[in-house]
Order: sequence, then C-alpha cells, then structure tokens
Amino acid sequence: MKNMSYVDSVLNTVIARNPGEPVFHQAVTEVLDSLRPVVENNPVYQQEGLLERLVEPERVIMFRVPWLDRNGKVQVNRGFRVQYNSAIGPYKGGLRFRENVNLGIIKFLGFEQCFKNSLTGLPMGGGKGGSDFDPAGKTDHEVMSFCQSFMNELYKYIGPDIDVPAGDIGVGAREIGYLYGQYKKITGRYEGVLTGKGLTFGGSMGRKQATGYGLVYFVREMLAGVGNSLEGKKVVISGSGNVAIYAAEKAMQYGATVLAMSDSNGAVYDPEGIDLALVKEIKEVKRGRMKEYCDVKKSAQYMEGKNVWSVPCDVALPCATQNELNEDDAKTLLKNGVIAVAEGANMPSTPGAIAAFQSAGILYAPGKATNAGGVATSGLEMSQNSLRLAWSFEEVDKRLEDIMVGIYNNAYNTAKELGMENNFVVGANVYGFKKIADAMLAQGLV
Ligand code: NDP
Ligand code: 2IT
Repeated sequence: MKNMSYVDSVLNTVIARNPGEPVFHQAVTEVLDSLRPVVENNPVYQQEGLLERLVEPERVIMFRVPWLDRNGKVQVNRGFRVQYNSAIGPYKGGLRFRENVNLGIIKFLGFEQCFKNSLTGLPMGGGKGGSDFDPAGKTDHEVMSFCQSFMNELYKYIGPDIDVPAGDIGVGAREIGYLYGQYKKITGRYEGVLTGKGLTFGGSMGRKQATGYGLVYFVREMLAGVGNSLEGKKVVISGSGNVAIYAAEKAMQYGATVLAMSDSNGAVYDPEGIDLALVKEIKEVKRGRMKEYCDVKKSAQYMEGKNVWSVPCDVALPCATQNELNEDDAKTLLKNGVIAVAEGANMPSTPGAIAAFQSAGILYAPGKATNAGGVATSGLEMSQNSLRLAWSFEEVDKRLEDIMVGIYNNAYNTAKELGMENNFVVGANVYGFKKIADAMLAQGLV
C-alpha cells in the first residue's frame, strides 16, 4: 500500500466514495488510467489535490418532479443536474430522460462531458442532468406537464453564463421547446439558457445533424490517416435516434452503405442498404419502432431482441447507449473484418471490447472525441445567441467540420508524442485533461 501511485489512490477513493455506481467507476477508471503517463511523471499534476478535485462534481442537485398524467393521477419522478466542472467555462451538457436514469449514470456522463467540452476548444465546462421519466408512450401533454414541472425546479440553477443544458436520450426538439417555454414563463428572460432550441426561437442551423455529422467527419479523418476512406464501405450503426440517423446520412453522403440500424427492441438488417427516409418517417415523425421498417421494406430482416454487431461490416458506429457493445460483440466484429469503430454514444463499448479492438490494432476512437460535434455546435448556438445572430447551415457545418478535424489532429498528435500513435483514448483524455488541469491550477483551491 505504501507505494501506491497517485492515480491508484484517487481511483480507490472514487470507488469507496461512490458505492453502487459502476458506470461512474468505469468512466473515471478509463480516464485516469490513460492519464498515468502524464500525471505520474509530472509533479505539476500531482499538486493541490488536482485529481481528487477533478473526480468530485462541484455540485449535485437532485429534486422531486411531480406531474399529472392523462388520467389526472399524480406521478413523481426524480430530477438531476450534476454541475461537474466549471474551470474552463459555464457548465454545459445534455439532459437525459429515460427510465433507467440514476445518479451514477448522470455522474458518468457529466465526468465525460468535461473532457469532451475541453476537446472542442470552446469555453465550456462540464455538466449533465436528466430524469427517470421516459417520454416513450406518453402523450404530448404528459411530456409538457413533466417538462414544466422539471423546469420549475431546474431554472434556479441554470443561466446562459451559469449552466446551459441541451438534449440527450429522450430529449429532443419537443422537450427542449417545452423546457424553454417554461423557463421564459418563470423568469421572463429570453436568453440562450438551453441549446437544441427550435429554429424559430434561437436554435442553431445544423444542431440536429451535428453529433452524427461530426462523428463521420472524425471517421473520415481517422481513415484518411491510414490512407483509406468511407467510399464503398459497409457501415453498421446501432440506435435510430438523433445521433444514429445523422451519422447514417453523412456516411451515405461519403459513399458508404449502411446495412443495419436498431432500437431497444431489436435490429434491422437491410442488404440493399438502409432507406434513411423511411427510418426518419418511422422514428422522427411517427415516434414508432424499427420493426415497422420491415413491414414496408421487404428486403429487410428484423432481428428481435438482437443488436447489430453480428452484421459483417468495415465500420461500426455504436450510437445508442452505454455498454451496448461488449467483448463478445467486439470479437464478432473483428472476426468479420471491421477496420474502424467510432462511438456516437457515450461509453458504448465495455472495457473488454475496447481492449479487444486495441489489441487487434484496428482504429478505435472513444465517444468523448468522436461525438463532440453535438456539444460543439451547442457552443456555436450559444455564440449566435450572444451575438443575436443566426448563421447559415453552411457556416455552422463548416465550423463543425473544422472543430472535428481539430479534435482528430489534437488527439492523434498527443498520442503520438506519448509514443502511442493511433491510441485515441490516450490522445483524447490527455489533451482534454491538460486544459482543464491548467485552468484549475491557475484558479487556486476552489
Ligand atoms: P435518442 O433518444 O434520439 O435515440 C436513442 C437511440 O438509442 C434510440 O434508437 C433508442 O432506442 C436507443 N437506445 C436508448 N437506450 C437504449 C438501451 N438501453 N438499449 C438499447 N438501445 C437504446 O438519443 P440520441 O441519439 O440523442 O443519443 C444516443 C447516444 O448518443 C447517447 O449515448 C447519448 O448520450 C449520445 N450523444 C448524444 C448527443 C446529442 O447531441 N444528442 C451528443 C453526444 C452524445 P428506442 O427508440 O427503443 O428508445
Ligand atoms: O453527450 C453530449 O455531448 C450531449 N448530449 C450534447 C450536449 C450539449 O450540450 O449539446
């Protein structure tokens, strides 16, 4: 015990202090493990309790959310906002509405968000929030009633220079609209307090597409780095939500064929290539299930209760949720010849899966680098709101593309300097960490 390293002692504290939060332990372990080469050899990063402060959220807010369902019955959910780190800017990060949401999930997402936001190069700290409320199967009025009650408490803690929430799983344009309306009603202020707003009330062009498009810009760079491209590639994407749909759209624009997509009930394999207009109609317009795809498209096969990883592909893009791709799935993908895996979701690959990809030597890039285009474009929405301007789609998309190329280069170069070329886990974590750490040290013990 006497010779325990600084990183190990902080990890032990995190595990002891946060019982029953395995995904939070997983996220912190992945980051701290990859910081070893810079922290253990550099006394600067061992001073002032830096890592102890980095892993502890600045503030955790939990609150009751009572609302009336369609039968006039009272429902009570639990709301969360974790304001993780404000060293480099106001807290920024999404809200997740899903039945399984708990404090450990929000803390893991908030922790990841700090590094991701740092990687974008924009002045945004990290935060995350949400509720164990699930919009699926609810009426619009139920969702509105819930969102209004959620905001009745959340408004006290947010603001354009304090904390700026956005969407995540279960929170899209509809939910952001209701949340924004209630914030304005309570405070009387018309300001950039949320991102992902509708285009008629301060939203940014391109925000809807940003996470998926950004992911594919990163993949393009990663493949170009080894002299390859997306042209003619077979791509498999999990999920069929906001991130998955726009990742598919951009991959197709680059000449790839998307063979499979999924939702939490099952996967669809279409050997003719996924018909994205049909997926959009089912998921964005009807709020339906992927199973319905096969009612229309007879070439497609529905795999009830299965994920997409058994479908042979060149590029795999997990875009649904945490730990959705395990070691067995990774081995299946490798056996089928996958050359690149890039994460649209947050922490979708289990540690065993990541180890399998890395030891096979294929290209693997973690969510905090590859899905940063969403929050980056949220940052651009904040800029436009402050400027009281609205940029064109082309202007926003070009800035997004530049930011993603920058993230790729910074992660690549950082890993290379550490002698770990193409290790994007180390590259992203170390690059994201340094900016936050330097700001925290400069600002003293706060
Ligand atoms: P959506 O709610 O739009 O879509 C989520 C998709 O994932 C749906 O297809 C959903 O299926 C599926 N899914 C959700 N939970 C599970 C689960 N437990 N098991 C299997 N499938 C599941 O969310 P987003 O597309 O916005 O988010 C997807 C991922 O991307 C999340 O990890 C999120 O944190 C991450 N992300 C999102 C960003 C954004 O800008 N929106 C930015 C960066 C990361 P079903 O329809 O059955 O619910
Ligand atoms: O995980 C994420 O980066 C998001 N859900 C987007 C956050 C944001 O503030 O746009």
